[in-house]
Amino acid sequence: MNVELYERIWMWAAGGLLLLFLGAIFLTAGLQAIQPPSHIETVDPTALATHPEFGTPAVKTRADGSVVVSVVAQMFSFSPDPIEVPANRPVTFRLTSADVIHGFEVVGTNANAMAIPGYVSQFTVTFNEPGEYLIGCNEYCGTMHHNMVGKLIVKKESP
Ligand SMILES: [Cu+2]
Repeated sequence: MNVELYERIWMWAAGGLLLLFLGAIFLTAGLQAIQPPSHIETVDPTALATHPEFGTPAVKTRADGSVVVSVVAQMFSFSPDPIEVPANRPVTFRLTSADVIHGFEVVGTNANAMAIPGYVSQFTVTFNEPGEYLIGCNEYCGTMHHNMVGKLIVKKESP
């Protein structure tokens, strides 16, 4: 079988790109442990009410001064609401959902994650600007999705 030279070049180039991209995925997954941010810690979405952490979602301060916020998203609100955190301190959000997939976006910041039933999504962010922020659900979750908002209050710390 005779394959034209140009065709052969394109075939090898396409094959090479495939190997390059696949190689990059396996390399970063293996060496740098890069993986999807959730799907690691699981939680029973039907038993959230009695869960030690998500049964009473709240803002907690650790001994080292960092802050952990446990959030349960549920049609069509976030709990706790409002969420009050200090400025200039790392805040770790731990999100889960009691029903369907919700979004959790602190508008105007890069804090943005999905709340997925059965899983805990976790990220850490430091807010430098005190003030009130809007939290919006950015995954369509039902008829009242457009009303699913919360409030984040970043408080200036007294010295
Ligand atoms: Cu929604």
